[in-house]
Amino acid sequence: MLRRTFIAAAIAAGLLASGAAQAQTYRAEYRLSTTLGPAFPWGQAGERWIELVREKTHGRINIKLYAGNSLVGGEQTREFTAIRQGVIDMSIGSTINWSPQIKELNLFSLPFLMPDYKAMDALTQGEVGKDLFAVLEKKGDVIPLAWGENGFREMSNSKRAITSPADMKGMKFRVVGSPLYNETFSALGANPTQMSWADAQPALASGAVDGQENPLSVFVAAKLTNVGQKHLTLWHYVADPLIFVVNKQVWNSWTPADREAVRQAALQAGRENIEKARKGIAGSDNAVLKQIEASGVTVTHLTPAQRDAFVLATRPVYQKWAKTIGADLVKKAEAAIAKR
Ligand code: X2X
Repeated sequence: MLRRTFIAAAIAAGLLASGAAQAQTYRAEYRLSTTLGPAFPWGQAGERWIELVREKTHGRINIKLYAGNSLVGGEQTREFTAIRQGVIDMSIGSTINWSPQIKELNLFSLPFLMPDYKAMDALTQGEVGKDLFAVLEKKGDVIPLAWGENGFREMSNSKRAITSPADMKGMKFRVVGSPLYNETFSALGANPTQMSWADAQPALASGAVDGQENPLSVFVAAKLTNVGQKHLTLWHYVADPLIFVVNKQVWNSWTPADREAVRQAALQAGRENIEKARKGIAGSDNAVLKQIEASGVTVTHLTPAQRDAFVLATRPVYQKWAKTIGADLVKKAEAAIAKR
């Protein structure tokens, strides 16, 4: 009798303790950071993840979207550090923006590594993707959950149609804050300047910089024609996937069932995001490109020989950065692409 009472009391105490722990660890709201907002597929992925998590956890996990990297004052290359430190609880981030902290993520920014969407999928959906998630978890203290996509980054400018590296000579380009981009544009003879996306748009508008590189979906939604971007060269030189992550401590504060719900929500939002990022771009009917041309932009498609000139000029940068990223990882990526 006494023993039974004791066990019942112990169970009750245990339940109370776990209830109390739960009340303490589940916060009223979690902060999700993205660079682009809901006008873009990227920000829409954030909204969708939030919605799916709310549904799947029956409202136990509520998330608020902080687009424009507002939790780090728009400084997108500081986002990863802020996730690690717990200033940001969750993020959908570009591999470019996190590559200053996680050097392996520069892989996707190696010029002309990935010729097409199949190549990109061969990396993110294959062994390389798993390896990179392992790196993020080990070195970054974050839990990576799913892949999304910003897209193939095409080059635009306000001055002239670019068909060769010579056309880029001395042209001022805004690039994102990974040193690899500086080196790539310098190798092509251009004059690159690193700045955040928040600073890029006024810099383009004022003519402080002549050009930029971003996916077509971003070119359209950000209305870059309004800031003088009249020439577009399709060179598909790099593409940035997005990664859905949660800060490790936040992750550990959730029940296993809720973690699984957050993971499934990320996987679903990621799949939908990739589809959206490619919509009107990936197929034979390139509706996005038609829209861009209709707005008066000169669109340059490179011939294979023209493209080769850009590949050749950036080859030393590729070789140098392959060592920084890790020769084995780059070889594995090249092999996966060759087999696609
Ligand atoms: O800053 C950019 O160019 C953007 C929005 O594409 C990224 O965050 C990488």
